[in-house]
Amino acid sequence: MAFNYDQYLRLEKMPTLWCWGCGDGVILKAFIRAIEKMGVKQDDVCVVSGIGCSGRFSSYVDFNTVHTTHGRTVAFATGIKMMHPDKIVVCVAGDGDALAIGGNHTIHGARRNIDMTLIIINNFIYGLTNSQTSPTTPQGMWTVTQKVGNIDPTFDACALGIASGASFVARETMLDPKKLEKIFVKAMEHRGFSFLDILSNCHINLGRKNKMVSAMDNLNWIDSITMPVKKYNELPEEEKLNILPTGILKEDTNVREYCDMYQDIIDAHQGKRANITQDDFEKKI
Ligand SMILES: Cc1ncc(C[n+]2csc(CCOP(=O)(O)OP(=O)(O)O)c2C)c(N)n1
Repeated sequence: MAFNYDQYLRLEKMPTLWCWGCGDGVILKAFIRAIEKMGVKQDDVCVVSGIGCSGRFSSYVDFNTVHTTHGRTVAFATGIKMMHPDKIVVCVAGDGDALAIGGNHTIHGARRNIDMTLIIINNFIYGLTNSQTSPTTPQGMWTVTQKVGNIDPTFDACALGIASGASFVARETMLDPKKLEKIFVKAMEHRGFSFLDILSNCHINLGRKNKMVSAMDNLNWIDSITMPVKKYNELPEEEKLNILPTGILKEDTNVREYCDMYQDIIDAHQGKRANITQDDFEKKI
């Protein structure tokens, strides 16, 4: 029998505001299937999203949800997680939301290794506001703010996640919904900051303005710039330049999680343990 999504959707909000063929819907459905697979109660999940096409995500799903201000998903989610460490907290943010205006919050959420999953829906452009350059827009592409071609060097989102200290970092694309479902389960089950760079199409505000005439052309382009990490690692260095590896890029289960460390502070204040010192940590600086 076909999977029934209705239980997880706010049907009164349908149809979505997303353009026909937008990858956001594929990602949303994979996320719902991941939750179903994990067998968790809807009330035990909180989805926090910012502003943007991707920001609509939290309006459409029937969990605890917060549709917050542009770039502030990780900040709001941090407060929620610290008050409710037993809940599964998921942020959904666009590449602009998570890496431009919200870049600082993303970096520090990852650095703290607080237990949440950040799903960056990376469509390489500011979608909602009609095609401004984002930190992941490839150089040379047309954007409404750089009509003769983008000159800004492009962020590798996962490299940022790894460098910032996220303990789980992965990239997948909306081309493979089954893989998406699996990576969502892995990320949500990982205890710590899970950083997901999920590549998606915006054939309206990126594709058709960059010689990708149809949605299919935009999907083919995503396919052409990605490769499973195992195969990617075998490439000569010069060929890696324009390819983004997919799959799990970092998984470290030995880093302490922020809410657990915060419990140490509570315990110290309540006299249940001594104060925290550098000796509590393996790495001193
Ligand atoms: C503080 C603030 N600055 C700017 C905006 C305008 N704005 C709304 S969405 C958006 C960018 C959306 O791009 P992205 O985060 O990549 O999400 P997408 O729409 O592509 O999913 C901007 C600049 C805003 N709402 N708030």
